[in-house]
Formats: sequence, structure tokens, C-alpha cells
Amino acid sequence: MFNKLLVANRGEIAVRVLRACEERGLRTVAVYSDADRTALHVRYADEAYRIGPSPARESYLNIPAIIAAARQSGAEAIHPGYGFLAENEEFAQAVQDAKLTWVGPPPVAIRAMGDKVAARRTMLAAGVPVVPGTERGLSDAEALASAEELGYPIVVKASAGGGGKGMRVVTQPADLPRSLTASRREAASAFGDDTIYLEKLIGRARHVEIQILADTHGNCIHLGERECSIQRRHQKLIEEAPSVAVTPEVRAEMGAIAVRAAQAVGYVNAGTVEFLLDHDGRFYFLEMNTRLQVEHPVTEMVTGVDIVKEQVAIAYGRRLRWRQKDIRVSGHAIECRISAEDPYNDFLPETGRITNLSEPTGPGVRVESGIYAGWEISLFYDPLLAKLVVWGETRAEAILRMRRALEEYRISGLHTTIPFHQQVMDSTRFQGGQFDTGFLDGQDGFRMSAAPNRDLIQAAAIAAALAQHERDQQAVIFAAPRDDQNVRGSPWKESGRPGLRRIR
Ligand code: MV4
Repeated sequence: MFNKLLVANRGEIAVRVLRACEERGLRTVAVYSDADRTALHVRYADEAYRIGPSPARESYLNIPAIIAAARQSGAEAIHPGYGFLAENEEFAQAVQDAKLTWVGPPPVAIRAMGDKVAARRTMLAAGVPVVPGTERGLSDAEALASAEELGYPIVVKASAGGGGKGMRVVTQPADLPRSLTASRREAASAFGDDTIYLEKLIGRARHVEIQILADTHGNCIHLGERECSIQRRHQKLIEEAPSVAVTPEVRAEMGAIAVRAAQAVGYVNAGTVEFLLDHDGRFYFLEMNTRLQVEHPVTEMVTGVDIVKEQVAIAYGRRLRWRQKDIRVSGHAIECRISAEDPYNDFLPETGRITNLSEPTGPGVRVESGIYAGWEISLFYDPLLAKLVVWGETRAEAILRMRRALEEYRISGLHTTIPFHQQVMDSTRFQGGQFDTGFLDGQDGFRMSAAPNRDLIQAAAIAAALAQHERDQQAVIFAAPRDDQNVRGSPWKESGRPGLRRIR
């Protein structure tokens, strides 16, 4: 089948996939742009190939260059990670046409779910509950009529979109024409397709998604849900598993429906079915993501299933190693996305060199990182630096552990989202599980406390460095005692004792 795999991605997810391959005994190939010549994923792989200049369009989205790198390296399979070309059916097809194994879903399944209007129809026919809305693309006049039928507030969505791109909430008829124009323009420029459809707004709902795995032998299982309501401008910041709002009954029902959704499009490999869960416990299909997701580790932590290794096994033609009854959700996992953005300055992206790095470790802590001390962050790609994931027996233990791990995390050289995560972990609303998709973007939602005085922090850092320097000077005495010092016993036991005589 295949012995060598190329990862068509960068950053933490490229490293994550390379690690899974390493454990399966596969040879690994990385690809990189000019900006990533010395990136962590390049260091990690057995071999690495340049695929183009820094802009993603010319490198990580350059299909011929990636296929050529596979050819040149002798790689027999390609894993796309997430983002970039992961949900591009033409890429999946190009990989297969080049007689390489695609570690992902069949191109037809990518297409079936990529067209959101068609996906809604398919789901409806399969008996999957979808948000009330329109079953086809609409002209502006049709949209006005459909909106009256559905009743306001409604949401205008782009059929080629997903992830909230081109989405507009409309609360009254007078605002609809402007929203239609804006949504179409955004969709046309982002996807080259201005087809729009309407949905009824499901207000103050939770964003809950189900991880599924399907093999090539007709087996499909789900690995429970992830709670992803803590988002900012449709970017998830914190995810957890399980969701405090999902009972065992809802989990079983939502899971079975997610499996049905996957089977309706002939799905194979790992995928995620997104739902909105309202305050009354009703849930609605939103869309299916036909790729590995950023937040997959929280599911891995509570089920013990290595999703990436399983993706490779599925692509290899293996049968799933579990039946649904073998899957048990145990304990609680939380993920914080650590990115190069300043949470005190409207999450403005940061650039610069990582001058110092100290990652948390210890019981129940997992760091999925794409950085190292000395690495330089550019504006070419997504600002995600690393994911901090913790597991605890209970949600309370996981939160306390996340606080501890965030405290241990030291990233110098640029601002990161660590302070944001610390404040969320300390918020009573998060601790009480009382949040929905309005937690950050809503009017009465969570707010960052005032920014600390950076001059004071800098002064404290200099003072701490001086104090440490003093201690280091003292330790030198014991590391290399002179004969006339007459130090008895182990010098190490003495280090740090006050009132020591200085030699230098
Ligand atoms: C919705 C919705 C409410 N009602 N659709 C956003 C991302 C994409 N996957 C779908 N999204 C939503 N679709 C209907 N009919 C709420 C969301 C939504 C959301 C909306 C505002 C602010 C944050 C949000 C987070 C997740 C989902």
C-alpha cells in the first residue's frame, strides 16, 4: 500500500500528522514555503521539499508543486491536515489521479458537503434535522418572500461558504436587501459563487459537533461531541469534550444522526458533523467538515482513540478497530488555542521572533506546538502557534489543570492569547458551564479585564532577571569549589543557603 507519506501542511498540525506517521513506522516527507525553510515541521520530517514562495497561494495551495514533491520524494500517500487544501475536492482528485493514496474522504463526499444548499437537501432526505430554511439558492425577490414565510430573525448564508463566511443575521425586512448584497459580494470574492440561502436564526444556541470515523468496509462510528461555543468572529478559541449541555441520551441520539449524515454521502475517513443545540435540548444540523479538525485532541483525550493514526489506517484499507459499544467517554478535556494575537488589542496579529519558550508538562497536559525558541512568526499564515490540551477526571479538575498549565507556559518575544485563556478559566460563567455562542461576541458576554501596565511588567522582568543573576553567581561557588573553601558534603545540598561567602 504505502510506506512513505507526504504532509501537505505546516505548523502544529503538520507536526501532529508526522508524529502519527512516525509511530506507524512510515517514512515522512514535509513540504515548505520560503518563509518555512527552518520551520518545526521541516525539522521533524525525514525529508523536506520546497514548494514555492511564502504566500500560501504559491506554496501550500499550489497543487502541481505538492504533487511534484510527492513524485520526487517517492511518497505514496498525502495527508492534507486542516485548512489549505484539506477540503478541496480537486486536490483530492489530483492526488488520486497521480496514483497516490489520499488520506481523507472521497472527493464526491467533499463536494456533497461543500455545497451547503445541496447538503441541506441531502440531510433532509436522510432524516437528519436541519435548521428550518430554504432548500435551494435564491434570487433577492425569492429571499424576501422566503424570509416572510420563515419569520424574522433569519440568517443569510453563502452556499459555497461554511464556518460563518458570508453569513449575515437579519432581524427585520428593511435590512434584508442590504444583507443580501453584502453576503453575495463576500461570497463571490471568497468562493467565486454568490449563491445564497436562508435559515431561521437559532439564537443563543451552543455549537456542538460530533466526531465520526468511517472505514472503507462500511463501518462508521462516532466518538462523542465537542463543545465549541467559545468563538470570536467564527474563530474557535476554546473547545472541550464532553459538553456540559449534552446528556448521555442526547449524545447517543446526536451521534447516531451524525453517523447517518456521514453514511448519506458515502463518507470515509475522519469527519465532523456540526450542530446547533438550543436551550430546549433540540439540535439542528449546520454543516459537515470533511477534514481533521483543529480541536480533534479533546476527543482523543476522552476516548483514547488516536484519530490521526486511525485516518492513516483507514486510508491503508484497515477496518475500524472499535464498534460503537467499545467507545466510552472518560473524564474531561479542554483545549486552548494559543495564537500570536494580542488579546488586549482586539486580537491584533503579532509578528516577531520567539526569544524564549518554556512549555507546560506534567500529568494530564498535552502541547501540540509548531514553534521553538528562535522561530520567527510572519503574517503569511494563520496565527495559531500551539494548542494546549489538558485532561482531568472531572471538568473542575481539567479547569484547574488548565490554569496551572497556562501559568507554566512562557512565550517571549511576542504577545499571545495566553492572558485571554487565563481570564476565561477564571470566569465564573465558564466555570459554571453557562455559555453559548454569544459568550464573546454578545453584548452581555465575557469581557477581558483592563490591560496590565506593560512598563511595570517590564520593570518586574528586569528585576527578576537581576535577582536570578545574583543567585546564579552564588551557585558558581559550589559548582566548582576551590580547595581552600573546605566545603564538606555535597555542594548541591548547600546551594541556595543564605549568607554564603562569595568567591568572585
Ligand atoms: C447559525 C447560527 C444560528 N442560527 N445558523 C457560524 C459558523 C457556521 N458553522 C454556522 N454558524 C452559525 N450558524 C443559524 N440558523 C449560529 C452560528 C454560530 C454563531 C453565530 C454567531 C456568533 C457565534 C457563533 C458561533 C457558532 C455558530
